[in-house]
Amino acid sequence: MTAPSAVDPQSDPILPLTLHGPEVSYFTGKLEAIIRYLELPYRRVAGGPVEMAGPTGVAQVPGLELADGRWLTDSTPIIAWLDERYPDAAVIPRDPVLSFLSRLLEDYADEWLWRPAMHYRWDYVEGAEHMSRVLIDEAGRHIPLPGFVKRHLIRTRQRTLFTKGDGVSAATWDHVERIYLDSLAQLGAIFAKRPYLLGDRPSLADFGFFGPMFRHFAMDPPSARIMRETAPAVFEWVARMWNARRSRTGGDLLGEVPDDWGPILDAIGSAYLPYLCANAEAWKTGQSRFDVDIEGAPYRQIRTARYRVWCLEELRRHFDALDAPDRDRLRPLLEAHGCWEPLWRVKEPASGVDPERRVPFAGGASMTGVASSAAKKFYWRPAVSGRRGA
Ligand SMILES: N[C@@H](CCC(=O)N[C@@H](CS)C(=O)NCC(=O)O)C(=O)O
Repeated sequence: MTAPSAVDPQSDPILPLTLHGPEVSYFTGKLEAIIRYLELPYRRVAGGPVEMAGPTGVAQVPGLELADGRWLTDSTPIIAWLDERYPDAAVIPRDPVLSFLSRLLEDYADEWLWRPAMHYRWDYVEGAEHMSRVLIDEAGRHIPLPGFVKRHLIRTRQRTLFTKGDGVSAATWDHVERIYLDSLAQLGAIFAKRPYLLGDRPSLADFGFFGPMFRHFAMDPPSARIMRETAPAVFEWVARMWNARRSRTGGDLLGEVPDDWGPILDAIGSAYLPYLCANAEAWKTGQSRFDVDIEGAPYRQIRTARYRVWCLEELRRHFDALDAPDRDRLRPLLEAHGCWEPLWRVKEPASGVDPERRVPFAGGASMTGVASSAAKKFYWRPAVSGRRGA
């Protein structure tokens, strides 16, 4: 039997919600999907990262404004908070081992699929032309420059921060794309057997993968073509997720870790966690950039992200919070997929992010590693009004 909702959505003073973020944003799409699934009344308004720095403390989107005047930031702790507030939706699996592994998959999709998502969007002319127009139309109309200059500037900014400036080179290009292609194969194998990652309804791991798959891979021309042609079941799942509503998308979650999560866990063990370790070591030794070889691919001078040091700490915190029998169940699984050793490799990462555990109600750190103080140099503001077609 499911527990009753902690708060009745009919009379909840946080509703309706206002979701701030561009239509094409990875994490805004992720959060919007869960709000839709929970059937919470909301509206999305265009907003750029720099507008969020004031109310949330972090220059990132989405920002979530509650009807009682409070603001939240960071989709991961926001989802955990919503799950506590509306527990009968049980978005995070209640089995402790499945809950931990779902968080691990969410973290992987959030952080490790980011680079390929930015790559397909900004490193191909076709995608970059289209997306710079969409972004400038939505959030850059006020900038007093000709449209073609603004579009050029945003393409350069995105490549500088997120692709060429974050390790995408001729030497890593294929590896970066392989991450996407493998994800399509891994998800396709799952959706051949059931409609969502963990059963007959969406759960945390689905919302994690939905961020990159929906607003980037399924939408940007080069990656979308690959998805349509090689992984139609993933394409179909993207639409299924967008249309999922808890009142009509019934069904149960599996009680055991499915075998077909194995290849994703293997990738977490061989690529994502070693990257997190190298990032944490760089943070500890005060390097703003670092080199790391991942599965033989030489990533050079990639940005040290304090936020991702915190991601590693958060994974450890969730593991430590488990009861001993659950830790005993989980550890062999993590070992079998190469995830155990790198989870603990770095001694005391000490990110210093959120020591008082105030996130999502106060900003911790930005995932992109761009400080709020530098934001104004890089960021755009949303258009106040105006027609499309800057
Ligand atoms: N961990 C954050 C990440 C948010 C994030 O990085 N959002 C991107 C856009 S999808 C952003 O604001 N980037 C700022 C930039 O472009 O500099 C979350 O889950 O909400």
